[in-house]
Amino acid sequence: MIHKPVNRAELRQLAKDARPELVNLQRRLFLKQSVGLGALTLLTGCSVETPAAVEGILAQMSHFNNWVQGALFNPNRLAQTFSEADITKPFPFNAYYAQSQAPVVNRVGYKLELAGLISDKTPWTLEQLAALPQQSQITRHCCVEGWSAIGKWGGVPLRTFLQRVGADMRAKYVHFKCADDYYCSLDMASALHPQTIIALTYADQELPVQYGFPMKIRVPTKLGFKNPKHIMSVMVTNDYPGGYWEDQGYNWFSGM
Ligand SMILES: Nc1nc2c(c(=O)[nH]1)N[C@H]1C(S)=C(S)[C@@H](COP(=O)(O)O)O[C@H]1N2
Ligand SMILES: [Mo]
Repeated sequence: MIHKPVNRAELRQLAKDARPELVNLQRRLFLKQSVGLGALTLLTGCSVETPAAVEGILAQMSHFNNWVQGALFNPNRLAQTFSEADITKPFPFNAYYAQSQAPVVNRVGYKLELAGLISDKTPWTLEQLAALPQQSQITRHCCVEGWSAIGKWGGVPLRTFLQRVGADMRAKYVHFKCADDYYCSLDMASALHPQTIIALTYADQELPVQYGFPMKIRVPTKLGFKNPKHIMSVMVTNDYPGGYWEDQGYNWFSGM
């Protein structure tokens, strides 16, 4: 049983011990959407017989994992960056559907909606976003399904945007709703990370439909599924908003 950790070194050790198993378990969960009772018994050292007990243990582990990761997250640590020559071509597409099903958002009349703890909730056009200071990055995207790829994204630092619209930066979460059924939320520290951007371009071109037109949130310090595409709204909130995969048992923090 885990008792209250007393210091950072101990926290670090706990995280080291817990992470590989959690990551493996989550990987299996993600792929199969189910987990054998045997595996959980091995992992927890106690016998679990009912689906409710399995869910309880998973929820507890995930809660613990969020807490440890949040405590260890260094808001100043930068994700590794790469050169143009390292870019993966073609960059893979991924979603919970086939590429031909990717939602086509009409640029005419598009406005990014704002909600929650934001003082100016006036919706934003793509032209207005393009007029804010832009930043680009060549970083690695890691999908929990077991692949990674290096790509180049450009756009507005989410921090700049949140400041600009008067978001409450002390709130806990930033939540995104997408043009498909996807939704996703970030802890405020990750939302304000210097490499977290509202990506409007891929490879210096307007973001193509398959990579998330009109915009995706690029978060190189988090796994791929924490990078929502086709953003329609941004909400700042203190109420835990969850996420598409997170609500199916996947770890919410998923930092890397
Ligand atoms: N709206 C939306 N965003 C999404 C997803 C999705 O299905 N819908 N899939 C996520 C996952 S699991 C991955 S790996 C990346 C894939 O992004 P890519 O198509 O640019 O490689 O998008 C993430 N964001
Ligand atoms: Mo993914």
